[in-house]
Amino acid sequence: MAPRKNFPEGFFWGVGHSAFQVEGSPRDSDWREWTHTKGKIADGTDAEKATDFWNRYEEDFVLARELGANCFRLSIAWERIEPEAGCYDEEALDHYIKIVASCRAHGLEPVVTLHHFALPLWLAREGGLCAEGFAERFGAYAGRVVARLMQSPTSVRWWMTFNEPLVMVNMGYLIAEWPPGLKSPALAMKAAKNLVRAHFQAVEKIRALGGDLQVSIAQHWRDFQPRRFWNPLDYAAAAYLNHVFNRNFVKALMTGRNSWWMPGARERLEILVLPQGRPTLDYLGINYYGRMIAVSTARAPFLTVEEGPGPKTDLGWEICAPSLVKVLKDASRFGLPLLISENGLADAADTKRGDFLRRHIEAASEAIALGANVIGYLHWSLTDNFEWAFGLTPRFGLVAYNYDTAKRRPRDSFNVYRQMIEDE
Ligand code: IFM
Repeated sequence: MAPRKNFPEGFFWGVGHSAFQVEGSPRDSDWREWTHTKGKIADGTDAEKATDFWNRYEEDFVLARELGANCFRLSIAWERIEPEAGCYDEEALDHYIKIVASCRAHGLEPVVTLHHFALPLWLAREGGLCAEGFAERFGAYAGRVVARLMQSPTSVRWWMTFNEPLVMVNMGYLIAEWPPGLKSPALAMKAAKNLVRAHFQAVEKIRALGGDLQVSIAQHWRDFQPRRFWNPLDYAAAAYLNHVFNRNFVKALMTGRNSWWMPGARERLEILVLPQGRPTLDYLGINYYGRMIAVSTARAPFLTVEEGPGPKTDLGWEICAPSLVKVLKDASRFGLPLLISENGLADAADTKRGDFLRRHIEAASEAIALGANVIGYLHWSLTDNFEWAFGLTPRFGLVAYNYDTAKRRPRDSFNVYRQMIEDE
């Protein structure tokens, strides 16, 4: 391993979370409806209370500051801002202004995601990601929010349009474990294409506002490796997944070439005009959770993925820090600054998180030594939160959250991360 200390001046050390997972008191969204549909959430819980971040944000910013963090990633709940089509809730916007101002007041640079999985229910009813006009609606919402949050004293500079767009497509339109719960390659490809269009609409609106704003997405990026090194079909499966899951979305945002293909479905190439003649990403957020082993199969869809053989998190996901070096090197080929916008694990006993942090931060350092322009590391997550179809059971927090007493308690790994930040 390369020695640490490669981290440049001004490196972002931080944590992240998303609105639906922590805020509590959710408004009507596809995810709220999903959590209240019997059998959809593994442990039968919901996000009605979550960690009550909506009211207790200050407590979390104090904790993040104690950690030594200088950056905090959070998201805006679209369903709060636009509870009905075209009707904006100014009070909700004002509340986010307060949250972001408090974040800044605690010395934390806010990184704000405009959409992190949940959709307003009215939009889900119109067809969600596949709705006619989805892109324009998202563009209008994004322009509105960014215009407001640019105002002093909030002045958010770092934005993300979408979190993990292809995870949403995969889970919602192929695996059917998330809303809208479909298994349709044709709709999956349509949704992916629409998400690219929506990002373009948003960037156009955001760039028209002027100012030195930095816009990106948070891309879930896996290291796909062939299972049988002697099998060319496993190689092809890994290469295809690397193309379609990791690179194609980012490539479309960089070039405007928006085309999607998977066995059984195709969305024709369209060429989108780059707003202000520039690629639509100013930096790239990388959410890294591990590698996946790709295996070719004889029957459609002709490939499958499985976990590698290494140690596992509470959710059975393999822990694999060396692949982070590879992912960062690979993502560097787009020539953008890279922000590790998520990296973490479910570990209720907190026996693995400290070592996980050390190894992944060392991997980031090694990637920097090899030339990757990494500008920050944001651990997922500060507190335990609602983990989508798994519910409240998985514990991703550096800080344990007691859902009965609403108490936050830093775990030992909180101190490991704090020490690592202090040592840099
Ligand atoms: O909790 C999620 C987050 O919302 C998106 N990225 C992965 C995390 C862990 O599964």
